[in-house]
Amino acid sequence: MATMTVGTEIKEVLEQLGLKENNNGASTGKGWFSSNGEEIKSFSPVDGTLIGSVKSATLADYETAITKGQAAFKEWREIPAPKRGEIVRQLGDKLREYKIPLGKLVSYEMGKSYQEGLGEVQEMIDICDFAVGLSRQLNGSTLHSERPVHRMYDQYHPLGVVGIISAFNFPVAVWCWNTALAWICGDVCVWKPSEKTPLTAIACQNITQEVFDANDVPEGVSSVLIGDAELGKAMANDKRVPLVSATGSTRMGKSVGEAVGKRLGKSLLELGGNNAIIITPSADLELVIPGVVFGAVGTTGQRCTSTRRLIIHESIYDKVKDILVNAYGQIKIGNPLDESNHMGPLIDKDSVETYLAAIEKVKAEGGKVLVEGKSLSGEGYESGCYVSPSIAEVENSYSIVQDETFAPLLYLIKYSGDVNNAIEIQNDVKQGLSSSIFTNNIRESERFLSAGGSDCGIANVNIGTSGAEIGGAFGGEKETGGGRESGSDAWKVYMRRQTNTINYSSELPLAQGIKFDF
Ligand code: UN1
Repeated sequence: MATMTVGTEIKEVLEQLGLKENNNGASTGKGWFSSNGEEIKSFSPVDGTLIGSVKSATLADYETAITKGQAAFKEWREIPAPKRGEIVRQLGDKLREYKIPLGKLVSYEMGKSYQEGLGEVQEMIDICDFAVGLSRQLNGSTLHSERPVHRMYDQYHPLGVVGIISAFNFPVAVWCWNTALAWICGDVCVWKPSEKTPLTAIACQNITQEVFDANDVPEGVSSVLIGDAELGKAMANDKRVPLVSATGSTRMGKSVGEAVGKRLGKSLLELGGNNAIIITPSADLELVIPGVVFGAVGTTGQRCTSTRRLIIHESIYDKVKDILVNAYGQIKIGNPLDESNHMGPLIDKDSVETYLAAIEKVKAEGGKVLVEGKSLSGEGYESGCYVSPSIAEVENSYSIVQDETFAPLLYLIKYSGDVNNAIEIQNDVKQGLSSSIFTNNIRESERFLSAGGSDCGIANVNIGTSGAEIGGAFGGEKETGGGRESGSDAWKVYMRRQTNTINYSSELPLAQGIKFDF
């Protein structure tokens, strides 16, 4: 694949996605609201180019989106779920058509590799397919009543306006995990994407709008508001938003969860991870090494599922360390649209600073940096967002190790004795998103998956911590927030449950045999 040449190919990509080059945000498109707010500029971390700018949404725009959403909900909820599913099916098809330009824009605006950009769009397509099938399976249970000639069942109804707050690192897929499910469930969605990736968000809205227009879907079923944290706060505090689904830092999630909790709303939180891979004596190192390298440097360490910690048995510690240090020497860093590179830039210069500061903290706490990450400059690195990855030997208890650093900083931790010691280290952090064990010993893998094993929402055997499929429920425990998105029965959070008891007798018996003569 050739490197994307800015000025030619990117112009075409923007045009195909309904975005004009630069200042494309001067006007407001259908479904995205931005009137007089400040201009948000989107610079590519790939080469520093100003890709475009968007006027941010104001609180007045927020009001418009919510009001339109509430009105649209009244119509949308009346449409049979399989019919809504048919519209989501068409969205999946439309995403197939736009896979290449959208994948490129994701890569160019966010900085992840082109393959991962395409992968993200594929995740959107997959969740649309999943949601289509689900639209005929939003089932409750039929239950037996204790009263004669009575029937009981439970059913699910839509909630209303779902607020979605998403992060820069998965600028399109996480939105689609939420919307595809919310829409088939009968909800309407108001989205506040990351200010760092506004153009991919508008592209998603434009693609959706094409499908919605063709199906006469009322305005307000899908809205996007580009802007700062004020919009997220408004959602969190707004009783008209029964569910807020938020992906991002634990700090952000705590404030959203607190505000939503105060009004007894529902929140779905998918927050920080501190994901570890346990490498046992029987681990197949042929699998371990690519698994670790992809997990740690893929997406430049900016997935919530990125591998942060390796917990390695002492008997193979030096061997694994040497192979990894050597492997890190081979990593090619550069333009993520050039497929020969393994690692692209970080999202912005602030992230570079945070990363370099974390390396210093590792040293200050007594860690030994084996491969020291640096900020890269010179040809191809003009954006100032490129770094090289790091490996450090640490203790799990260091405060820097306890925190999530959203960058390619991999910690090596030694364990001795049996797998329980490794599991104890793995669980000894605040977060609980993803975890893996590499072992060929069934006792170890089963122990890892047992109640006394990994305390994370995701626990894998012989695969890495990142790259989950959409079919499983996605999310984690502890400070990761407890929410579950995408597959399995995650759809239930987008609906309200109702228990129905129907009496078709000519008597009025009371439950629990209570007598009440009247
Ligand atoms: C995220 O980083 O917020 O499992 C989501 C994965 C991807 C999703 C990551 N499917 O790595």
